[in-house]
Amino acid sequence: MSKKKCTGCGIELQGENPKLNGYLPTSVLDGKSKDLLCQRCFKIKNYGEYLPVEMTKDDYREEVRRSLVGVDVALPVFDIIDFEGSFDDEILDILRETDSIIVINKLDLIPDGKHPSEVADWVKGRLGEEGISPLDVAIVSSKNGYGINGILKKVKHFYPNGAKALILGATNVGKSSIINKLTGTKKGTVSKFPGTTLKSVETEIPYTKITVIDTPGLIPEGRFSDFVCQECNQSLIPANEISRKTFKVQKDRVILMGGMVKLRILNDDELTPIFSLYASKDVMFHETNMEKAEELLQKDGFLTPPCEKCKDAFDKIEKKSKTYTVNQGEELVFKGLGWLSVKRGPLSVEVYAPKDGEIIIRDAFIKPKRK
Ligand SMILES: Nc1nc2c(ncn2[C@@H]2O[C@H](COP(=O)(O)OP(=O)(O)OP(=O)(O)O)[C@@H](O)[C@H]2O)c(=O)[nH]1
Ligand SMILES: [Mg+2]
Repeated sequence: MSKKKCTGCGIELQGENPKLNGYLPTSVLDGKSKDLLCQRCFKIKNYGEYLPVEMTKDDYREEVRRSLVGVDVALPVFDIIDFEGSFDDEILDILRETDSIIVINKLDLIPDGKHPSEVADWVKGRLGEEGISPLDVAIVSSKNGYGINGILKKVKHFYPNGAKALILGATNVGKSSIINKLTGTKKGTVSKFPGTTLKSVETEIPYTKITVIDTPGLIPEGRFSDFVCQECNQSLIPANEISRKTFKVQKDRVILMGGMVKLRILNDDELTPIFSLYASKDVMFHETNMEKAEELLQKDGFLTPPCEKCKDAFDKIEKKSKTYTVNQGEELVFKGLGWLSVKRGPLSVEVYAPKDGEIIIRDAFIKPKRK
């Protein structure tokens, strides 16, 4: 077996079996080029074509753990738009035992022009609740390059003699995109599909004494996006913008987040709550009454996601109803789907959703504007 590795996803290359991971024809594999891409990365990079791989959650976990050996600092990447959805127990455990500089990515997607320092304060508070106190927090967008040099500055500040830094995080948070920006190359394979990077890839950042290690993404539990098909899953990851809709609704009105979550307002007539819903723009928000809601949820492909293809499977998933009271200045988060921010409350709401989808209440990320 060859010892050469794919520069895109880190998998060990082989010239024997085109059906297995890491395949590359021997004519190329045995050539002189150092930057070799496996067939899968070649297809992702050149044709946007995705080839599923047979690696499990545990394989990815083991690879990340293995890569931690000899590392000076962890650079965990979180997606600001799906902050809770990018939490994974393994990541949180590593952060409790390793020095870290937190990287918050996809700043470009935040609505309402929030200042990066406000985002950093909110993140520190939220991580503090999890028992994590990082050395520092860097707020970035690998899409437009904002804050990328700040990551290097922070590493140099804490490690003036150089450092080995491990980039880790959930799938699709933008780890490889950040490394490509740091190294000024496009070597790491980036794609909209989760599970792109397969093994660790070590890269030196030119003109610094810093080495970064890219790792495969971990797959957190309890994400709503994992209850639908691959295509719907993609549509739940905000790419260019997120949508927001504000509701002022009375008792027994129902709001549907696609066909995935049903919210029924329980407040009595004394207070009409006001709240905004945030999610990827492909999630349809719909206000209706209780009867109509049932009818609409039966209709194939009307409220998406789920799409017509995965609706049957989604309908079979066990659901449950639970009541939440969310105060003004708090948010109800549906991991991997979106969030609800209360502007006038408290909001009393019955949530009907997949039983295993994680729902939490947090301090508002987007605060109501003061008048
Ligand atoms: N809007 C926006 N999209 C981003 C940003 N960074 C990455 N993306 C997109 O997020 C998706 C995932 O990016 P990757 O760099 O492959 O993510 P990863 O964390 O390496 O993913 P895995 O290797 O699968 O764990 C791609 O579609 C990127 O274009 C960002 O700052 N803003
Ligand atoms: Mg990657």
